[in-house]
Amino acid sequence: MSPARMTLSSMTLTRHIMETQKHFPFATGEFSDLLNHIALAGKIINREVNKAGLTQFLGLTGESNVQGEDVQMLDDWANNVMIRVLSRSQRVCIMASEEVADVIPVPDDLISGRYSVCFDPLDGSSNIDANVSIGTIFSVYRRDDDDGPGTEADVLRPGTEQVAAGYILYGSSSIFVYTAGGGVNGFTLDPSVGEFLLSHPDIQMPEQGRIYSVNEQNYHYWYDHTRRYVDWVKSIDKETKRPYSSRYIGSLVSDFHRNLLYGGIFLYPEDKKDPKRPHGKLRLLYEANPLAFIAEQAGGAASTGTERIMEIDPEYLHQRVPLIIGCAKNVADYEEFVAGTR
Ligand code: AHM
Ligand code: MG
Repeated sequence: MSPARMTLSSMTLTRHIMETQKHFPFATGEFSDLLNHIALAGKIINREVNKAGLTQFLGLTGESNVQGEDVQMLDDWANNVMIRVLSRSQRVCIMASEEVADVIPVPDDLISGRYSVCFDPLDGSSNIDANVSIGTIFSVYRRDDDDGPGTEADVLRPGTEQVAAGYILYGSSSIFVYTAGGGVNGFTLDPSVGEFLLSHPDIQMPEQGRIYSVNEQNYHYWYDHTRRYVDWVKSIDKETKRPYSSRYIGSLVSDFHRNLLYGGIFLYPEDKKDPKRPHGKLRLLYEANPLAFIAEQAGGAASTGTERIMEIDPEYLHQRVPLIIGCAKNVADYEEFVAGTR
């Protein structure tokens, strides 16, 4: 029986990862073990996110991260959990985090592995204090050889080389969504047994959705093609007699997850707001690539407007890219506005 057909209670994430791995040519058990470590970090972060209001864990640390953004206490803590768990997994040679300026090596006294992992430990963290859903996003690459310590080159790779990607969304219930290149599956955390259980097998995005998610406060800073596209989705459609619905949480992982399940498009395009960040806000390695891999595996697409996200050759760790992601037809529509054919 295919893993996707099993009932909710009998298929744990751990077992699903093991079953799925059987189909990989390079299966050694190390890859499953790595994903299980990521799930463990997710459970630890979930526990703390759930009681953040009780433990005085809310608020800012008073410091800014490499992106110049305020660091939330929980952000910082989640970052350390990811580093600690992955460093001790014996499966990782190098890490890169949205919260850390340089790559993060595995300490010399710990055993290193053949995978490199990029992560955003707590995406959407500016919403923490308001109990809005936030999440951990991750992207996994595999080295061809396992000689020597990992280097920056092991993470500066195009998204097409990812071997797995996913996120853990800490919400009204917490869910682990991942792909290892054979479709997308979602596992809801059952807190009573502490296991992620298969709840969303083989997630497929519809060809086209009717939700658009974008921060419209940026309208005046957008390029003309983005304005025209957003004006268009807000106009009355001849067939449905309705405009698209607008939904914007301001937490990428939550906005993406909703659109993954219901269909739609998320946009954080380039704009003229801040000359220091002409390519929008979101980061290629920690946000765009992993979600692009999931979107494509679910039948959707991810683009800058002119280029497939996963084909971008990263130049530096904290590179930002315009991100247009969602159902294939919606993303193609936007690209036509950029190309000027509409
Ligand atoms: P973060 O990784 O520091 O949390 O920043 C990324 C977040 C995304 O989750 C979200 O889509 C975006 O920033 C919202 O930005 P804005 O407030 O400009 O709409
Ligand atoms: Mg983020």
